[in-house]
Amino acid sequence: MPDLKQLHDAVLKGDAKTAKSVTEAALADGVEPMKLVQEFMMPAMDEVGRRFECNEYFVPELLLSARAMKSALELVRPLLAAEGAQPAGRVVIGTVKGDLHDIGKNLVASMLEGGGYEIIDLGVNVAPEQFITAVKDKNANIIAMSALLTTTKSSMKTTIEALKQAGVREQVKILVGGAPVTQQYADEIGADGFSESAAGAVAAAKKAVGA
Ligand code: B1M
Repeated sequence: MPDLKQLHDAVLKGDAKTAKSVTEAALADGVEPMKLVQEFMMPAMDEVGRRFECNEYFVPELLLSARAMKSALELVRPLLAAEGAQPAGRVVIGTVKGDLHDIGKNLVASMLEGGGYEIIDLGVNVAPEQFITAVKDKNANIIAMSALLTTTKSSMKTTIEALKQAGVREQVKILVGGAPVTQQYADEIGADGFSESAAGAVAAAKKAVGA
């Protein structure tokens, strides 16, 4: 069994090679994929964020850590998805306009996939019109929006307004989440569900569609 602290440290230092190899070894030893994410990778990213706030880390370090986390998550994601059951709906997911953070969004997508939902991932910096087009073209019944910046969470409100204007608001349930998003904000903008974690997104989706 590898020392899992090495995974934490590799993400913190932006060492993608070690992050990947420790994850590979841990999974081969039967460690729960979600344990690796919640107990080692996410605390490391929180520490990266703390260092960034204190001017100990700058954008290049953020990018390196994000790359290390992504390389480990690539191994974990298919396993999270494989835990799923029957298709339960079709979800259009994206990080809202102006926002380039996608690690949390990707985790939410994996958990929903694992929960049996078909995922249409629009990526990052997704404009309201892109959500509208995807809902129409793919006949989705859920939209999941992620925002990591206090300055971009208002794009969620703009997107909901645009969906109303386009006449497709009632066709979908809307879920929102991401660090600056709260239940109160979700209620304020008229979203149908909120979750503060990737795991919670599955329960929020089920609740929103009444499953
Ligand atoms: Co950025 N960044 N960043 N960043 N970054 C934060 C978010 C920040 C909090 C750092 C800090 O100051 N402490 C801060 C935001 C401050 C604020 O607005 N309140 C910040 C800033 C300021 C910036 C820039 C402006 C920096 C700059 O350029 N000066 C810039 C903005 C770029 C842009 O988006 N336009 C920027 C850039 C970047 C990078 C590109 C370098 C990189 C992202 C790389 C990538 O994603 N591919 C990056 C990173 C890595 C971070 C931190 C360090 C880590 C984010 C992360 O991946 N966390 C972050 C600090 C932090 O979060 N501690 C920070 C791990 C991830 C698993 O958690 O995304 O929260 P999270 O997702 C969780 C939940 O939130 C939830 O589930 C996930 C798993 O449980 N969730 C949902 C997320 N989406 C959901 C959707 C749902 C439900 C749940 O829908 C139903």
